[in-house]
Amino acid sequence: MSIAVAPRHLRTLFLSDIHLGTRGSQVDLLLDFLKWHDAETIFLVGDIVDGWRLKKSWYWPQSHNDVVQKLLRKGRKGARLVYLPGNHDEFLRDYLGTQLGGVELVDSIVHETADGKRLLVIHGDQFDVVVRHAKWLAFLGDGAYTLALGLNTVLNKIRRRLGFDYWSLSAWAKLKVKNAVNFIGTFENALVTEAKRVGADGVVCGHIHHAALHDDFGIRYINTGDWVESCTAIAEHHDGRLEILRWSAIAKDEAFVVDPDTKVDQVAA
Ligand SMILES: [Mn+2]
Repeated sequence: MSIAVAPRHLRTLFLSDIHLGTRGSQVDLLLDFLKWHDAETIFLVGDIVDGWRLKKSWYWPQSHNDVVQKLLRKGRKGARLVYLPGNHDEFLRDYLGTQLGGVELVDSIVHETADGKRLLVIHGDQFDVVVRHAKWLAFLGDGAYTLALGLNTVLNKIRRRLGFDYWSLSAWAKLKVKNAVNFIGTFENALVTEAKRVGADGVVCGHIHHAALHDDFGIRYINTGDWVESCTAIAEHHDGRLEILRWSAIAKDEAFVVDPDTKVDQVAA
């Protein structure tokens, strides 16, 4: 006999790269995932809404609205919502430091886990210039690295003011870098370097649509993945343990034993 279970309750949930407003966004799976997961704090780690794509052609079905509503409802029910805009939703960067509908908007933040680890949370596009010129910067040293970081911010601002299209790191990587593993490694290294620079024990980011959780660069590197292809999120359990969650029909069956007579909404209420 199967037993109905309530949604998983997590200490923290990290989601990124949902790309609402695009046809590729896996909103149905995400809505299902959100139904089965609650958290004290939810970090939206950028590229949640694809402002660039929406500007070109408006695509906003009801299900995309439902995702926004579901997240806001979690906020009303007590979850802390923190939104760290990325390059695709950089229009929200005009509101950094403020609250929109109870959602905190910040460029980056340090999150402390239940077991006392300090994690830098940031989307990751802030390091595009660093990733592009990684070889030169390694050669030129610390000052150049800081300069490249500053340059990235300035270039982004200018590009936005002039209404240029977004510059895509992943498209560039596909074009320029023959070995995708190299590119991912360079990105991971840049983010870990920044985390070390601010004295954190690790970093949580998104941007490259590649979920990961490892200590290959000496401290913890965590990438939330995306909801376009892989449908992944990062969970922090109540003891501080971090885990990649992959959501699919199969993953759900493995995670929960559900009484078929019990409606999900009754369970979730
Ligand atoms: Mn991005």
